Parts: sequence; structure tokens; C-alpha cells
Amino acid sequence: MTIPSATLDLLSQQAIELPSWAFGNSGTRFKVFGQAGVPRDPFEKISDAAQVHKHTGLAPSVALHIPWDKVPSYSDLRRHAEDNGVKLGTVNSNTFQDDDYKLGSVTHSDPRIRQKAIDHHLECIDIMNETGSRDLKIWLADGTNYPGQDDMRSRQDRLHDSLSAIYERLGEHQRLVLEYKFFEPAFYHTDVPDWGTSYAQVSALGDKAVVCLDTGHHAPGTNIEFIVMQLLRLGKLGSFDFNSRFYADDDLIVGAADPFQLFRIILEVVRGGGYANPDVAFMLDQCHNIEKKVPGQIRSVLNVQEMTARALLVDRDALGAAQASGDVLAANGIVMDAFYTDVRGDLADWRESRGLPADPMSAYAASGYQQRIEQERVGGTQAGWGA
Ligand code: LRH
Ligand code: MN
Ligand code: MN
Repeated sequence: MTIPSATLDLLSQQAIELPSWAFGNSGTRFKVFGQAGVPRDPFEKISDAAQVHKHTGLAPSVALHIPWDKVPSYSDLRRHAEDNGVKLGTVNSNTFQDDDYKLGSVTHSDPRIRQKAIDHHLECIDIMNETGSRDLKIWLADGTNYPGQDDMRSRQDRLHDSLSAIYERLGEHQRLVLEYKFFEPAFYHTDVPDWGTSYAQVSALGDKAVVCLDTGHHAPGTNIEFIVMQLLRLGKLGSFDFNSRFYADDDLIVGAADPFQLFRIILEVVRGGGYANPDVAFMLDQCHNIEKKVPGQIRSVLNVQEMTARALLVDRDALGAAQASGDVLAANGIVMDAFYTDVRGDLADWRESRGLPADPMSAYAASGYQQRIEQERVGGTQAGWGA
């Protein structure tokens, strides 16, 4: 065993929330590829997500996206989730697929459109009250495409006013989580482009407002772990949307493009007290455009677990001593030793000791679930993208 038992105990506390939309059809603006067996409604998305938890023990909750996951009864959906061994988690709002929002939603200059966007968020809070969700996650497509198109400063003021109206409605134990993204679909400026803007906006609201860091929402070369450190230091890191990217907001499997970056991010989470801390939610925000979706999610949560195990292996005492003595190469060596440690065998043993399959990917493949849904489900939905 390479992993000490105290570390294995910490790993047992890991929980990664899955996005309901990862199970539906998705694609790029060029083509959405339909797959056999995709869910026909939110209930089936939850059933699929439950398979990921069943085989890994890592994914006990599922995030919803409204209106993609609109259902007549959220208490029915909640019961369905619980019957399948999972919970409903974060509620994501959507103000990016309505013609009214072409020039902005909560930042729009027209008070009618702003109010419509605010009302959508209030509806999301009503849903959270039924699903038992804590977090309202807001990502805004708001922004402009051309210099001079609108006044950036007035938009920032309107953003504050609208977020305040939404914040007011939160229950005592609920949170507003504001996600930033530096481009797309707006290409000149976005109204919440970076962690600093998100931090400034949520700080102006109060303690129940925090920042969401989506790993795909930064310029190439950005030192994301520095942002993690800073937000934890400021007590404002609310959640992660994990995914990986080669070029833009690719939404690929987390840890697929750059496992070392994922390791460095989790290392800072651990360093900053954000690991196994309910205030810092680990979530995935991914699409599986060409690969099968349930195994794509299984691979994703395993990647997060693997890099977490390696980050927890860093000998912090030795690292602190090397840093204090200015031993650059020793300090770097300690971090790299942990990164290069192969923990897969230990994690397989850990899974078996908890009654889980040693190899969740092959266990899922052998379970017959994929074949069953491909036969039984006809006419699956498209995650929401383009729907
Ligand atoms: C925007 C985003 C945001 C949305 C999700 C579907 O790029 O990351 O989190 O809600 O994609
Ligand atoms: Mn996201
Ligand atoms: Mn994104």
C-alpha cells in the first residue's frame, strides 16, 4: 500500500456532483451526434447518474439545469433520485437560450427583460426549495461583441442590482454561486469574465454568495491553481465545474487533457482547507459528444479521485521544510514525487474494501445497463444545447 490509511479515510469523504446534461446528446455548433439510449426525460438522466455512483461510490448528487430539467413535480424527481441512491444538487439557471436575452439578461438595459431574467432565478429558488438544493449556480452569457456596443460600467451596475434581487430571495442555508467565463458566446467582453469580477460582485452581496471556478473558462496558460489559492484565502471559493480543454471551453473529460494541472489544482484545494469541506463543492461540467456518456462520467470521477489521492500524498512537512530552507529543487521534487505515484492499484483495493468493483469501467460494461437503455429508450433528448 502506497496510500496511508489516514489518506484513504480522507478519500472516503470525496463527493463529486454530476451534471444532468452530461447524459443527454450534445455536440458543437457544427453537429450534435445522437446516441442510442440517451435519456428521454430528467428522470432517466438521474437513473444514469445513479449508475456512476453505484459503480464508484464517488458521485452522490446530480445538478439540474432549468429549464432543461423542468418537470411537473420536483418532489417526484427528488423521490426518484433518493430511490436510486442519489440526491438532487445544484440548480443551474439558464438565461442563454431565449431571444429576449440576445443583448443581455440580468444586465440588459430594458427593465422588462432584466425582470424576466430575475424572475427565472426566483423560479429556480422555488425549485431548490422543493429539491432540497443548497446552491443556485448562475452563469451568464451576458456580454457584447463589439467595442461601443453597450456601456460596460452600466451593465456592471445593473448586474449588481439584479443579483441583489435574487440574493434577497435565498433561504437561510442557500447560496448564490456566480460562475465566470472570459469569452463565449459574447466575444468582445463578458459581464463576468474573471474571478476578480465574480469576487467583487459576490462580495457586494454577502456571505451567502460565492464564486464558481469552471476550469475551462480561462485563457490558455492561466495559472488556475493560483486562483484556487486566492479564492480559498478569501473564503469565497464555492464550487468547481471540472472539465478539461485543449483549446477553448471544450468540456472534455476532467484530467484527460492535462492531468498535472488537475493535480496542481487539487493540491491547492487541499492546502487551502477546501478538500472534504462542504463549502467547496466538486462538480463536473462536461459533455460527451462522441463517447458513451455513463462510462464517460465514470472515467471522469475516477480521474478526479486519482489526482486527489496523489495530491494527498504530498509530504507537507517535508515540503514546508524544503520551502523554508530555500531548497528549490527539493521542494519541487517532493511535489513531483507525489504526482508520479501510481495510486491505481491502491484505489482498486480501496474500492473492493468498500464493496465496490475494483474496476468500475469494466463492471459497468459487464452490467448490461448500457445494452438495456439502448434497447429500451427510443427518442432521447438533447442535453439542452440547441434544444
Ligand atoms: C457555460 C457553462 C455553464 C453552463 C454550462 C452548461 O459555458 O460552463 O456552467 O451552465 O456551461
Ligand atoms: Mn460551467
Ligand atoms: Mn463552460
